Order: sequence, then C-alpha cells, then structure tokens
Amino acid sequence: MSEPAMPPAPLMITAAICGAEVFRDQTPHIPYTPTELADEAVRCWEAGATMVHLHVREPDGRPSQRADLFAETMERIRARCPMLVQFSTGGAVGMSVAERADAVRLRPDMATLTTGSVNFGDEVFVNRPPDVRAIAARLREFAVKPEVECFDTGMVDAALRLAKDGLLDLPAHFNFVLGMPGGMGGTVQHLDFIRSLLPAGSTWSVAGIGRWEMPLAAHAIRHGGHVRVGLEDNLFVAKGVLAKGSYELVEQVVALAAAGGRRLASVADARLLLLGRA
Ligand code: KMH
Ligand code: ZN
Repeated sequence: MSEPAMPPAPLMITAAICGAEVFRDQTPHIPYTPTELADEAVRCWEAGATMVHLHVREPDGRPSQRADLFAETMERIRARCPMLVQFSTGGAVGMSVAERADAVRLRPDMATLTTGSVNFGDEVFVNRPPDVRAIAARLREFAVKPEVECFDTGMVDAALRLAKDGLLDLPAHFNFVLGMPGGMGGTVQHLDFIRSLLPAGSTWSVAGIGRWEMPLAAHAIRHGGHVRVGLEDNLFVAKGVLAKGSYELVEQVVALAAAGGRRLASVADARLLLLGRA
C-alpha cells in the first residue's frame, strides 16, 4: 500500500452538517433552514473545516433537494466564509435521480457521486449504473468536481470503470463512508483495504458512521488521508453526550491532527488539492 510522500498533504476536514436522515427528535442541534445551515457551516469553518457537505431541508425538516434552498444556503455561506461548498446528489433514499441532481446547475465547488447501490439501514440507496452515469455526465456538463462516495469496495471499481468510459477524470477524490449498517464495516482494516484500491494520485477522505467516526479519522490523519465528520454521520462527542453541533466534531478532529503533528489545510490548500487551482 503506497504511503504519501513526506510531509503528508495538509489535512482537509469536511463538515457534514445535516444529512437527510437525522431529525430533531434525535438531536435538537440539527440545522434545517438555510440560515441555520449557514450558521453551522460557519461555526465549522471557524473550528477548522475547509469544506461543507450540504443537504437541505424543507422548513419542517423533511429532506429536500430543492435548488432554491441550496442556492440560498450557498449564498449565505459564501457571504460569510470562503469554505468550499459541496452539494449532495445522494439526497434521501427514494428520491429520483433528476431531483437529486437538479441543483448541480448552481455550480457548487463539488458534488457527490455515489457509484453503486447499497443497503441503507432497512432500505436501499439505489444507484443503478445508468443513474450513476447520468449524474456523472451532469457534473461534467456543469464542470462540477465530483467527490466519489464509496460505501463498499465495488464502488471504487465502478468509479474506475466510469473513468475508463470517459465519464470521470482521474486522479479523482474519493470519500469512504464506512460503518453504516448495510455497507462496508468501519474498522481500520476496512479502511486500509479500500484505500489500497485507489490509483496513484487519488486523494481520499473517510467518513466513519457513529462510533467509527473518530477512530477512522485518527487513522486517516496518520496515513495521509482526509476526514469528514458531522451530525450527518454521528450525533455524539462522547458516549451518551450529544454534540452541540457538527463544529464540536470538527474540533475533535483538529485536536487529533494537532496530536499527530498534521497541519490543517487552508482553503487555498484544499482548492489546490481538490480542484487543481488556488
Ligand atoms: N442520504 C443518503 C441516502 C450523499 O450525500 O451523496 C445519501 C447520502 C450520500 O447522503
Ligand atoms: Zn450526504
């Protein structure tokens, strides 16, 4: 397994502040409105995050992919801080591909591209090959850089097939979502195996679900990877203690990075690493 040249790239932290499956009955700290989302994104930026992974909600909290909600949220974030904005094209289970990918036309800095289907709790997050190709083509149409979301190893293979078919540029950026019931497990062995499949020059981050979040973050920090944390993935800062916001989870990663001697990326660093331009 190839390790990064020394010193490792500065650490990029992505804040997944909302998701589509966390509601106020689970935590009062989940943001719903564009104002709440922007406030939380800015708190995460102040804590050390360089990118926000964004879902949006209807005012009552139902998951949404409405472009006007994405537009207002992105505008509010950009008015207050320079962090990269990444839209979800995964949305919520059961949404159509057209609905999921509509807001790509707003040209966020990045958007997600899940390259396969996966059991998702008791449901299935469906991404048939034609769905994946359609989202990849839309990202390309609007020149939006994909973050390849992999919930299992076959999704890396599927991404490499997309690249072979000319629908994904390499080197690409991958995010491994590990430890979700139905997907790939969340041990460091799982992470070591899936990252070993990447072609040279790839960048990668890990999003550990629930209790896997911080152990995988620590492992990624040690091995030249990057980290996604936030209430989309995990509600707790310690056993039984709810995070007051995703920013507290970002703060934990910043502390891990400091302990491991890994420098944090600036937004300019992140732009260069992910988009190839400052
Ligand atoms: N909410 C999940 C069904 C993404 O943002 O691209 C899909 C998801 C992945 O969260
Ligand atoms: Zn998401």
